[in-house]
Amino acid sequence: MQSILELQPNLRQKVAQVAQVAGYLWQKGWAERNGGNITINVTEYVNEDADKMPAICETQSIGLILPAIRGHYFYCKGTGKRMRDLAVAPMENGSIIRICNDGAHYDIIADHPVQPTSELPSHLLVHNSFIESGSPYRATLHTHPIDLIAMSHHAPFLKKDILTQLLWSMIPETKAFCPKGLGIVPYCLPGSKELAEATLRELSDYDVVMWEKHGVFAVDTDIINAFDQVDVLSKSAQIYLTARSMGFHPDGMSQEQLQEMTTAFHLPK
Ligand code: 2HA
Ligand code: ZN
Repeated sequence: MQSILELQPNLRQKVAQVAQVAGYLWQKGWAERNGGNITINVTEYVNEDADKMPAICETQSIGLILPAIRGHYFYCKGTGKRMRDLAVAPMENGSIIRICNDGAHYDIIADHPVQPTSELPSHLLVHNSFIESGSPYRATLHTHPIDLIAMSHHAPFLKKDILTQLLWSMIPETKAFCPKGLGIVPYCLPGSKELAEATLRELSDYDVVMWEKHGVFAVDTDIINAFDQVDVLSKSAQIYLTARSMGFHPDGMSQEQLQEMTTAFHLPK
């Protein structure tokens, strides 16, 4: 069977980016077993031939009504699939879906009937809000970075912007490349409506959201940028933990040094 990627060169490039990032997640130790999820709005990367492609299995319900993404196409990691497998075979461990005109159902159109992630409703809720608000963001990433999750097990770090300030102060690049910082969602059951709604609320102020004792959810224009935002936060967390393991509290950059960075690089306050 011919893969949709052979017919759609722009889509092929986007899916290759996802596979590249899935490999990084595995190498980082952030993606044990089936841990983590990726969904990408690929509508701008498919041509009109995709509209003629029939569903390859029964139409499924999203469980929500999401009118802004009617007719949109998404690449979704498959439920129960491993990032390390997706890195080498993205179309066997994920699929392309098309949202039906009612905004409430979707069809899998390629390549195989791989059922999307169990977190699909929450990911699509976020994508729907991007289209509604005119945001250029098209990628959502959920992953399990060890260092950041460890820090979320300490209640004082979970107060608003405490972790953001600490992580920004570890190395100048973190504020430059994660300029909105890290939002916090208190522990919720994985896959729950509460988690999805709390995440959506935090995303109005942040690009990366910590799910207490679980992982992070990051958004950006593409999957490489979403990964990079998590990667710079994780680098800062490692600097903090390394200093602590050497027996001292790191001084961190001063408020003046952070302010100087903010002004020099025109970062948001
Ligand atoms: O789908 O990480 O939290 C795998 C997960 C869910
Ligand atoms: Zn998870």
